[in-house]
Parts: sequence; C-alpha cells; structure tokens
Amino acid sequence: MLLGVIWYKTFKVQSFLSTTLNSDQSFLSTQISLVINPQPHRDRMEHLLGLLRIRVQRGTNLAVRDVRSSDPYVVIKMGKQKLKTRVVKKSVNPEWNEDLTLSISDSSLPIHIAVYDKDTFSLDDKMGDAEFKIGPFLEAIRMRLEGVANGTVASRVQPSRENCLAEESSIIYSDGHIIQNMTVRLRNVESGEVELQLQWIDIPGSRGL
Ligand SMILES: [Ca+2]
Repeated sequence: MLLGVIWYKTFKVQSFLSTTLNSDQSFLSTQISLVINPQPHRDRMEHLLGLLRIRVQRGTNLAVRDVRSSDPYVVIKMGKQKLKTRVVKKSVNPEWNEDLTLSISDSSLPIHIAVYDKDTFSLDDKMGDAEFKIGPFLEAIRMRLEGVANGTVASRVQPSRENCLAEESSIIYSDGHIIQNMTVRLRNVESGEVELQLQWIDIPGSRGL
C-alpha cells in the first residue's frame, strides 16, 4: 500500500516535470523563431494579393527530342517561385490536366513557362518556352461580376508579341468563378503549343486585389 503511494507520487512528479520541460522547450523555440524572423506570417499576408491557380491542360504538336517522341513536363516560374508538372512519357500531345498554384504578391511580374523532355542519362532537353502577364485577367477579376450567365465573356485578349498567345484568349464567368483560357505558342523551338486555364483564389486576411 505504502509502496503504491510512493510510486504514484513519483509518477505524478515525473509527469509534471516532463510537461513543464516540454512547454518550456516550445516556449523557447517560439522565442527563437520570433527573434530570427519577427512576424513572418503577418508580413507575408500583408503583401499577398491572392493565389493564382494555373491548370496546365495539354500540349499539342510538341517537339520531338528522343528518337520518335518526347517525355514532356512543364516548368512554371514567377519571381522566385518554381513549379513543375509530372512527366508524360512518349507523347508530343500530352494531357497533364494538372493544377499549379502561385502565390501572387507582385502582379506585374511575368509568368514564364517552359517545356522540357525528361531524359534518364543526360540533361533534360528544352522544348520551348513562353511568357505572359496576368494584368488583363486581374482587371476582369476586379469587375467582381456576379449573377451573370455561365459563359459570359468579361474580356478578350488579342495575341501580340508580348503575350505569346497563339489565338484570342477569353476571360469568362464560369460556375461562380472568372477563368481565362489561353493557348500559348512556344518560342525557341520548331513547334508546340500549351493550353492553360487561369483561376483566381482570394485569401481572407491578405491584402487582396
Ligand atoms: Ca526523353
């Protein structure tokens, strides 16, 4: 009985000590991270306009970089951000249908897209690149269209030297969202186009548009 009481008290003291130590440790690490990087989360949120989801749909008539075909994937860059799709093997007309999401703080930065052929024993080969800006898309978002019919066109963007568009791109209202469908023609390559779809995602607590 007495042994039981002593064991119980020792157990209580040990668990109390370990709880105190754990909370001290986490308190300490919180203090350290605040000294190194004060309010990192709040700073990022204050500069954030929102998120841009880029659906990389498909490539058509892409360049051949292996014997008869290629193993293409897409790399998207904006400022310091870099995102990649998966590799589709042995296809010059790949269907990626993959969503890549950029966080947007400076909407004037161009978005750069490049296609590569995945190789196992050598460096991946280039299959062209393109660049576009999201100014016209964000202007359409700022119109805050609501209660209009599905497919209503908010605006159209014409192909020009700057935007790499292969054809007219339309910004439309679809199921409560504004989306931009675009086909970019790849530069620095024999052939190839990539179809993309842009969608904006508002983030509560950010600077917003
Ligand atoms: Ca290859």
